[in-house]
Amino acid sequence: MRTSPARHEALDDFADEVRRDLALSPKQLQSKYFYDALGSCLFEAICRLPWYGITRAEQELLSRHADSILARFPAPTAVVELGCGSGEKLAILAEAGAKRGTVKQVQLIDISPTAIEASTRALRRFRQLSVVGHRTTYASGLRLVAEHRRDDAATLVLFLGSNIGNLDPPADEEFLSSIRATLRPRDGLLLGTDLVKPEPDLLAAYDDPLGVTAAFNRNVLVRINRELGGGFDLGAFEHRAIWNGEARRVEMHLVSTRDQKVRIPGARCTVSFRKDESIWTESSYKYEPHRVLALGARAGFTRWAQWVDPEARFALTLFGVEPTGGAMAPERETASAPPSR
Ligand code: AVJ
Repeated sequence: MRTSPARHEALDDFADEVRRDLALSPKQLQSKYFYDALGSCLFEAICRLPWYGITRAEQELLSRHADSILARFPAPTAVVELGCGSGEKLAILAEAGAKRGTVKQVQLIDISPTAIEASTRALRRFRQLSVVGHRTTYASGLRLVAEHRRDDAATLVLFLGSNIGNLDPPADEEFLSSIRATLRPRDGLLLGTDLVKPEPDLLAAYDDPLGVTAAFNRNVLVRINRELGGGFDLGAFEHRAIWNGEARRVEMHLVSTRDQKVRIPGARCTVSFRKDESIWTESSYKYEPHRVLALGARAGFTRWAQWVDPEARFALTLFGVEPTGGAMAPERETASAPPSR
């Protein structure tokens, strides 16, 4: 298995980005840093919380529609998952792919080694499947996918779990465009997106009564303390989730409970906090089904199918690359207009 970039380079990036982002106003930390070994386990626990419906809703939609999804793709098909997590969802597709005999290769892209290990394990029972893991970011993962692609195989990219929700516009559209640019006619993209729902439901999903999400959020400070020698007092930062309706996103914050200074020697900085000042650690954008379709269209995809779980308010959208229309100019349509194709 590949493990790139090298560990010390990754640590340098972490230090540089912590220093840069804690100097911003408002202070921030990037959500990709949640996923060290403990953070990945806490995220897996979140997926099992009764208040966090994304994972269950998506797995159900996948089980129900795996066959019609895979029917769109010829043999052999290579499946690429961006942010593979535990690999459970991939296993649902691999199961259907094994029955059809079409899925031959899987590429896993995740910044968490824990996630790649778990996914590799979840796929072990599919003997005929070649599994390659790339421990890296989405952007460099996409480059590796382009390099590793077999000429005779179609590619199905999975971007599930509402992982796209961590990308602020216009980065969301730019990222879909970069996926589109690595694909060829008859390839596809399966996109999972959480939908706008009543505020109490959203807040319970991101501030659960068991405190697992709070632990997940605070763990980024634990990571800074361990990897960068930081001096964060965990008791002096509170977890907060807020729904920003105008921007259609849930934000997670770590709020300082007092005036304090925190030294982070590994990032060569000391950070001052006022009481009630927050570190903005994550945005999780929520969508409407038609906005997902419009987003995909603007990135150059053709809509093939969309399935919505009306109760959990979650959508799975299958986009395709059409042989001729694929490379057209971006469509100009308003966010609320129905897709034109
Ligand atoms: C993995 C980014 C989709 O935003 O819902 C879970 C991460 N954050 N609880 C999300 C998360 C708080 C999750 N994503």
